[in-house]
Amino acid sequence: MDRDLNVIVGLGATGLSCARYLQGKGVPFAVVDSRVNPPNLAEFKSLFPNVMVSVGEFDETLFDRAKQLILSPGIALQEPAIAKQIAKGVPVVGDVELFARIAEAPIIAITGTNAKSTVTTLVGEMAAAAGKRVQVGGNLGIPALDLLTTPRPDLFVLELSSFQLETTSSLKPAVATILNVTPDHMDRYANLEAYRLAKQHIYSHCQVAVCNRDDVLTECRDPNVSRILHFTLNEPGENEFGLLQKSGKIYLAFQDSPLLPVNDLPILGRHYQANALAALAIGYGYGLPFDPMLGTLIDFKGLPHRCQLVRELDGVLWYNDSKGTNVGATLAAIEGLGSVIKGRLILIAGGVGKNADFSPLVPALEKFVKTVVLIGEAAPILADVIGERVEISFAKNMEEAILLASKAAQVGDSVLLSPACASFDMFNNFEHRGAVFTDIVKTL
Ligand code: UMA
Repeated sequence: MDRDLNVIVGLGATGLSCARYLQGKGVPFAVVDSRVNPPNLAEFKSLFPNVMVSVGEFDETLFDRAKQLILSPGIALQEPAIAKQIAKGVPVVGDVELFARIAEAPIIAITGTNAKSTVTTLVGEMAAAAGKRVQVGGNLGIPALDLLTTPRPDLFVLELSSFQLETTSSLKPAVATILNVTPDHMDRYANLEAYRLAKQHIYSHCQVAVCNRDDVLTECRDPNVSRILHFTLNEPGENEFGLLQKSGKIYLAFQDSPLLPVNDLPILGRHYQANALAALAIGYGYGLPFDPMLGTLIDFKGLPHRCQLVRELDGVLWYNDSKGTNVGATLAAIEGLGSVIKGRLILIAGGVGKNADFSPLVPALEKFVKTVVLIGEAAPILADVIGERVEISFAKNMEEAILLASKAAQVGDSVLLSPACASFDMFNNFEHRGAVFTDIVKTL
């Protein structure tokens, strides 16, 4: 049989963007999705009435007509039907690869287990404040191919996931960064090293690498990259952004020059300071001036569901970190907030555990957390791991969890929803979980 088709695998946001792109170029294509009712099926059929689409399982006869597979990030290269085509020599690419082949403006590429959406948004806002016409997207939400607008922008800022990086080889970022690497998606990777290697792709062919001095797994090991900048929560050295103490104040700093007192940042926590330093390093690596970058940091409101302050009530601060869907994210939130508040934290955690090892949370819980209120499927697993070391209570739903938390909190304490788990056992997604929390907290 002739291999005459581009086959798009997956009909989510990515698949739809690929279809629009191929249609625009007049390239024939077909679409497959293993889900019986993929999210964009109705929209797809009305937009592309004449395009072949097969759902429910991967259609191998269609795969055998593929001259190229365009794989969505939600599907693993190891998926048997995909692996079979790879073994037959069929090229497999992702949407970011198609984008990288034709994008005409410089690209800043950002990955990491956590904080990549915040840093991507910050860098986009910094570039806009510096007068650049900038398009921001990727894993953040707007698929990369949908950012290809006319007239072309001055700059693209892309958040990239390890999944997207696995199917990308033509990216030549002006600046590339891995913000941090902690275990996540261990259902897709054999081990942490495999996950780190997927992320390392981002540094291939980059002009400037920005690495986290406090996380050795982010280090750029590509000998062809000659310019490397670092950020750190410690004192910065040469070519480093970090924290500097001067006249009793702590500053964000570049080398030995203080830039901005951390007290001027609108968002509390060490983890946000790390995000601010990373964004500064990336912007500096690209050549943005300091003034608009620092102005952006002062004005930044944060992203919803990421350590977002919901309200203060009777001397207690309530934070929504529903985006804390893995251990690393929750650890960053506990350590970040715990180290700057006067009192202690009351943590609401639990949900779908994704087979995660929760034990790295325990030292931070002991140090900063007064009570953990557990919800969802993973509650007994978390309780086992925590043992007697921190006080625990169980709640059947968010309402009960909030009531228990408000009883435990005293003036100076903060309540933090940061579940370390996915939300699907009790909610539609992490946004829904965060919205339910926020709504109830506002009525207290
Ligand atoms: N799926 C199937 N069969 C298929 C196709 C998909 O079962 O044939 C499942 C996948 O296993 C997955 C879900 O459907 O659970 C969605 O996968 P998808 O590839 O269709 O996803 P898209 O809608 O295209 O969204 C993707 C990113 N999603 C994933 O990587 C899972 C979005 O990131 C991203 O915003 C979007 O492309 C635009 O670039 C989301 C995400 O969760 C926010 N990312 C992960 C993360 O941040 O940790 C990587």
